[in-house]
Amino acid sequence: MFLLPPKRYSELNHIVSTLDSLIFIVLSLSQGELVRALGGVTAATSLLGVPLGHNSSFLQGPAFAPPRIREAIWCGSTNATTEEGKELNDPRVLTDVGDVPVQEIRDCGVDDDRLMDVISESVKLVMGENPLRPLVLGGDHSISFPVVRAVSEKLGGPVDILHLDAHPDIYDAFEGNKYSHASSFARIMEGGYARRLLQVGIRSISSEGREQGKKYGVEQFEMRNFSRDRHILENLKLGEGVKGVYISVDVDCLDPAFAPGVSHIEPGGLSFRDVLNILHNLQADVVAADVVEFNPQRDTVDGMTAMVAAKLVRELTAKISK
Ligand SMILES: [Mn+2]
Repeated sequence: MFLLPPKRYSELNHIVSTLDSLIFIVLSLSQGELVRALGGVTAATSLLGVPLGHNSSFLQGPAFAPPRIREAIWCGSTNATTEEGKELNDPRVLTDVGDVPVQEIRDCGVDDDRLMDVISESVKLVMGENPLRPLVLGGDHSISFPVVRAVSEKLGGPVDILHLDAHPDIYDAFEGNKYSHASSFARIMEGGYARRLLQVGIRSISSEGREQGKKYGVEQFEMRNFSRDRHILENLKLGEGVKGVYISVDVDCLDPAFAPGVSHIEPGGLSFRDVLNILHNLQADVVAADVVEFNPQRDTVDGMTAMVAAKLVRELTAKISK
């Protein structure tokens, strides 16, 4: 929070994008240099928090998620080794460049067009620090649009997207907001940033969601058919002929029995092991990912969903880093 006299806000408004970029240059440079100095890896995951909740149509609690997820990643109740044996406390596996200061930027009067640009630029700065690859901590699902846009622009072509969610998030606009968390995949597809978009876990979809899915050639795997589709989903091979694979995980893809701390509680979802089976067995060069829509304000008192989000981040890290 800036504590400045009002007229200083307009000055800040002009320089905030530059300032923000500078902050990230400094942070990502040091992390990238560290990983390069240690050497021996071709891809190292770097966390980037985007604490943005105002594009949600319902609750804004996901803005508070990134610090809760980090806390859970390093919680003493579990060790730093992923299921398949990657060591998270090795910076060649996992680094962290901090958060985009979303609220401070908005406090300066910056609108969403520019804010989305700042998020994209921040992602590109991380990607510019080879071998860092961004794993973005949301935030509501609106952040996936500027993140995927940046990944595609930086790599010079579309990616394939594996999108785990109860909802397709593909409305042309929702309640008049083209940046709504319910519209991010419409922006991604109309921008040409993805070749294939596979949506898995879908169980809350309107007729517009189906029509938009057809319009953009989206492969929608609905939960009601999961028993039939399981074999396909647990043996995916994606990204051949494009720049790589992006994974977007909305925590509400999980059944609320596994992850109650979400804004949109939708029964009939995936189990945590279903999600891990899909991720562990996926054959792909994963170039970036996000974990979104964890809402700490709806979590259990002992932070159960924070641990769930953190384990998603840990296992995605293992998938990206190599
Ligand atoms: Mn969702």
